[in-house]
Amino acid sequence: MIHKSGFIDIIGDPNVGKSTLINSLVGEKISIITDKPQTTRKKVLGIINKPNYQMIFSDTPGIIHKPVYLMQKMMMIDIKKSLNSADIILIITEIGKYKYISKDFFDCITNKNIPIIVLINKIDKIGIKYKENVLYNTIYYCNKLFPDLEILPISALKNINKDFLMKKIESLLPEHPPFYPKKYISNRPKRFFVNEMIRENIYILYDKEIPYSTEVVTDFFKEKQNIINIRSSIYVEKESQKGILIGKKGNILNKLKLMSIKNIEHFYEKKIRLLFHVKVSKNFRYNFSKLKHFGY
Ligand SMILES: Nc1nc2c(ncn2[C@@H]2O[C@H](COP(=O)(O)OP(=O)(O)OP(=O)(O)O)[C@@H](O)[C@H]2O)c(=O)[nH]1
Ligand SMILES: [Mg+2]
Repeated sequence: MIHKSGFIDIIGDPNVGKSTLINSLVGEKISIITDKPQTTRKKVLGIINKPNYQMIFSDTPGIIHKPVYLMQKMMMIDIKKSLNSADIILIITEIGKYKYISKDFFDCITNKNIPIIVLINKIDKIGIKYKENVLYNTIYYCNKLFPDLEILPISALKNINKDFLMKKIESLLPEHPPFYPKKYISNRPKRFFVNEMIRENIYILYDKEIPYSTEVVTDFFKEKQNIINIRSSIYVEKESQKGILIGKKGNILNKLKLMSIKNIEHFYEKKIRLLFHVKVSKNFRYNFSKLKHFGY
């Protein structure tokens, strides 16, 4: 039997639905999703295993045209590195969007001789937010930008054209033995998903700069038969942000804890005991060694 395997990178602007797509394709909540841009900060793999193939998808941070702080620059370097080892690239944008990723990234991909598909996401919005002609206009726009590439409208949320896309990817996958053991669905350790689930709730609960100035590190994760004990540090950039994060009498932090426990319990199907430490890591987004420590 022929076995196929390869790396498929999902790239695109912030908030277009990259993480929603990887979760829909893999059928697991590999990546966190919020309605705020720049939710995903670190590349995460989502792996689909079938007897005759292994598809390794990468969800990447949204492309930032002009990175402001070091963390954003490091995120962009990471995407470029990832593209170097991709076998297939899915460029994703959304219906009604008439601007796209920087030329820099565009050049960086088209230099290579690998298959690229352009996906126009969120087409379930037709008839609700947009008229059908908006889709035609978006296709027209993408076609001008990427004249040689195949364009496929999808809805990651409603699984529109999912099977078609999967078949297409399967046909493009190179022949190769599996890169990962066939039981793996991701490359990240359990602590990573805890950090991400807490971060997702921070994006939901807090406004303005708080989500963007926060990092979560799980320092302790011990799994017993039916309970997992977890201790996570939440880092903010300034002393004043600590107060906002905690809230009056700790009420917001407590809400964050309850929401996170619920998500982690659902994810690991075990009871969770969770402890938070809120700490200040001064201007970590601008500091190389601090960012390295946070896994960038
Ligand atoms: N209507 C609709 N909404 C979608 C679809 N896909 C994603 N969304 C919504 O778009 C928002 C952003 O989705 P994400 O999957 O987090 O987008 P992303 O590209 O990973 O965002 P970053 O990680 O911030 O770059 C969320 O509110 C999703 O629910 C879709 O097919 N239809
Ligand atoms: Mg994302």
